[in-house]
Amino acid sequence: MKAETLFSPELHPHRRYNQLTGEWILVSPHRTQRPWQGQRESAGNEQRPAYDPTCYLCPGNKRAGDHTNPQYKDTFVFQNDFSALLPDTPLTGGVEEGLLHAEPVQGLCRVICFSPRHDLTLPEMSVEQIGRVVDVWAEQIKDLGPRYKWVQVFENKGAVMGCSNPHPHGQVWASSFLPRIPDQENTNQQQYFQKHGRPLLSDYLAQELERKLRVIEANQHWVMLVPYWATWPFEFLLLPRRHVKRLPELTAEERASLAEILQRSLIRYDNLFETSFPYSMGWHGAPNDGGDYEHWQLHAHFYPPLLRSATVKKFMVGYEMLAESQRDLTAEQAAQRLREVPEVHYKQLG
Ligand code: H2U
Ligand code: ZN
Repeated sequence: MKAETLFSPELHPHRRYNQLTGEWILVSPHRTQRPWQGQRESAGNEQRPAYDPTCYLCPGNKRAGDHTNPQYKDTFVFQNDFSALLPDTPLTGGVEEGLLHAEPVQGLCRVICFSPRHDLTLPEMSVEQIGRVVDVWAEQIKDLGPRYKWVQVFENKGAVMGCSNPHPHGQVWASSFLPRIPDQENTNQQQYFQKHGRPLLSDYLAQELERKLRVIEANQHWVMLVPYWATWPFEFLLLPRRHVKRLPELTAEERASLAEILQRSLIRYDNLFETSFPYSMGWHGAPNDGGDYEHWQLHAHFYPPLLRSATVKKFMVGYEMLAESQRDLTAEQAAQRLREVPEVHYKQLG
């Protein structure tokens, strides 16, 4: 066979299989030179004040429903004044009318302020300050886990992601049901464990560490990588080296090194396009219904929308909405670019 007739994942269109969700993604590496004349987002590099009197998350300020924030010193958690889920929805009944099917659900939503400083973001905070955020994430899961099957801890960062306020904050949505994506991840991890007797993500990490092609940062307890099946251009998957099912199980040492790898990785994000890098991130730990979740490995996903600059984002439209996800830049190319950026935050370099 002639060499040029052989398939090359660096040159030719192919599909990659997402082991966690069981979905496929179309990869089109030959298309990376496509010209762009479409929408540009604003870079959002404006300097913010340390305290904003109009911000509903800053210490001492008023929020909806006549609430006043305390003069908090590190983190602050409060019940979302516009919660998407409510704790007292009646669970009896539902809708069963021919093809119309609905079930009532209960839940709870909270907001977590990461810092009293309006002008900071996670990568600009100290490792100790990020460590405090890690503790709060774990505390929230410990508190809500016994009452709710799924506790989704997440952060929506940047106006491009629909975040309404630049003050550093995240959210927690706890629900009586297992939502679609963790449900898919549960099924796939369970099937792998039944077949191989080992957690899927432990084996996946071992395979990634053999060649380190997609690894961005690694320390004693954690590895940050661009997953083989990444959908978003610069997507991250964060994995503990040890088999851990849920955030509250982490030791003090593991939390400290988690804060460290988060800081290093998020500085890389900011440095890639010299902008405060927008993303949605969130934790996926094992569900909390007393079931056996030996197959589940704790992990975090980071889904950033930017594609080629601070102002050009990847749109999940057309083919993505109607057929399946697609990307041009390969996961390996994305990983290489993220490894090449400076390790010091661009704002500190001046
Ligand atoms: P996002 O900007 O990441 O969506 O988060 C802001 C959250 O804060 C949002 O869910 C809540 C909104 O409901 N919020 C309050 O709880 N109280 C307020 O006074 C304003 C916004
Ligand atoms: Zn603020």
